[in-house]
Amino acid sequence: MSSTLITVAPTGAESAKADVPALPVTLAELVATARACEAAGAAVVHVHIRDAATRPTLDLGLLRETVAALRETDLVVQLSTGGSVHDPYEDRLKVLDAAPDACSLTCGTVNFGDDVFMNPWGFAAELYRETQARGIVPEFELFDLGHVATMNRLLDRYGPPAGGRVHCDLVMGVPGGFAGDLRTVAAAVGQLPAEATWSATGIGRASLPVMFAALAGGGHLRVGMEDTLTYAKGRPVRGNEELVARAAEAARLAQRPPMTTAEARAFLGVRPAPAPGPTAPPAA
Ligand code: KMH
Ligand code: ZN
Repeated sequence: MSSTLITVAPTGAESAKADVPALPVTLAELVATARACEAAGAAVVHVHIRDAATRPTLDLGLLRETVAALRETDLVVQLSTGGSVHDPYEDRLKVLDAAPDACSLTCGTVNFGDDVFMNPWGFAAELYRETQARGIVPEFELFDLGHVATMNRLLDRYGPPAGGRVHCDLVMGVPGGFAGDLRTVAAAVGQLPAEATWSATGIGRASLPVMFAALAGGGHLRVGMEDTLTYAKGRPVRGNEELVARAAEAARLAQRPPMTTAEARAFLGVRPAPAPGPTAPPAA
């Protein structure tokens, strides 16, 4: 059996620091979390950032600083191009200017609780072509079955992704998207192209059923406080690293131990990480 790619999504755009004190929102908190999660078994970090007032932001200068700071770790740095439901398409496209290793690329619009997460075809296609042009490895975020069709349309029309691997993340349990259960994981995986690899993440109480379904089905794992704030009934998550440690333990029990960061880079086809150095100056 193969090893398990573990991605940590430590922050997200939906939770407020005031409600969730353990949420990493400053650069120092994010880097400390990333280090702890790497030690616990994560190989990829899916990054959303916050401004000085802890609000979600896609500020390019801050994103560049974040990518540079995360080079202290060997984690694959995957920036979110989803942002928050309020972010304009132009800002979401500009995320690639921060030169991450990888980025998320959501393959369709979805109801997102009381909001709508907008990802029309034209935006997804432009984002995909930009990832190809820049050699940034996309992770296809799939929130619903129709998103598989859009991913296939991108691949048919524009060819393979940077890195060469079609790697998807099934986001299960968003109110408006896939349900977060075994039956739905199996249905979604059954629709993926034969060459695709996949991870899955369960939102909230879907976290554990989806994690075990993914391990049983040969998938990879994403965990983190973007998706889950409760470790067990009545027990808030104390830090992202405990979610990663639990995922790593489950992966070891399944005889599919966590991938190292070097293995993850090879698996995803990510370029070698640049040596840590000073933050690049913002483009004029
Ligand atoms: N925050 C959600 C609206 C992504 O990072 O690409 C979108 C999201 C997906 O989290
Ligand atoms: Zn995200």
